[in-house]
Amino acid sequence: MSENIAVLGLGLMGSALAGALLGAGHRVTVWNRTPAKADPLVAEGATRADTPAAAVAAADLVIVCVLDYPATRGLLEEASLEGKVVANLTTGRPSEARETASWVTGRGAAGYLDGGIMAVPQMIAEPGALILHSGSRTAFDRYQPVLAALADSLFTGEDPGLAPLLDLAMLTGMYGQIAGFLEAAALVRSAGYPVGEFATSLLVPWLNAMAAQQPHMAAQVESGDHATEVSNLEINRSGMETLVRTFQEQGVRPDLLLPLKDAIDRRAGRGLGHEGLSGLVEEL
Ligand code: FVH
Repeated sequence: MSENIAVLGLGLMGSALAGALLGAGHRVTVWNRTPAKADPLVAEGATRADTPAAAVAAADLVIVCVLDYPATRGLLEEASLEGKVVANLTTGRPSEARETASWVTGRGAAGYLDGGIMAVPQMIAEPGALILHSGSRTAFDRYQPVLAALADSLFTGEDPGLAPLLDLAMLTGMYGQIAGFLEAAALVRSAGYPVGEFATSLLVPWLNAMAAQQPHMAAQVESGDHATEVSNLEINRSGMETLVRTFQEQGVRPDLLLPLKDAIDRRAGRGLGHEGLSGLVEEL
């Protein structure tokens, strides 16, 4: 079914979203603060609106994807939201999502969905892209076929703050992995070993094997039982000492590892060195 959809914000991500909706056969009205960014989409069949309010007026579903939530609010300020469903795919804090949901529905919107996009623009409408949604279940069910044209869509719950929280948790995992990679790459480079070879042959298979342990660790976090038969915090404390001294001897700063070392030292220093690494969650 072809729907009337507005896309507000045509940066890299907003343009990819609008393009995918056009590709799926929807009637798409677009607006962007810098009007020229709408030109390629208009050439593909989108309708250009002169103001955000005009774009909203032309649509039943309003998708917003801009820099941040203050910009989102600024765009919707002058628009009549009566009967519209707003899907805000801008990255932000859970509290901002909850405030925006109340503000939008308080102005007569039929529903509010927040979304966390787990993809880069080039992945939109391609396998592997995922968007986490939370907020109005009714709105999600109504527009699920539209959202499915963008990415796999997962409804996470009625609390609008949940999708952004899970989005930020996913990014946290990603940044942790990147931090580990960068420290490892700096250490490997200090020895003159090819970093590409190290990453492909050694690190990636190792990280995949380690990632397979995470569901078990998650069960420990949920149960609060941090007993281990794998490696306890005392052993990890000693391992961290070795790591940090090696970094120093190689002339590499271990800065990204040090917060983890601190947490291990703190927990073991409290007499909990028999626990596994999952016990560190209690320190956070
Ligand atoms: N790009 C990505 O890979 C990530 C993937 C995960 C989700 N993010 C989030 O998507 C939001 C938009 O990101 P983006 O990549 O499209 O970013 P830009 O290309 O820099 O475009 C930014 C758009 O926001 C508009 N904008 C900024 N400030 C305002 C404002 N005060 N009022 C109205 N619009 C504003 C900007 O307009 P212009 O500069 O073209 O005039 C762009 O349309 C973001 O939350 C990511 O975290 C993307």
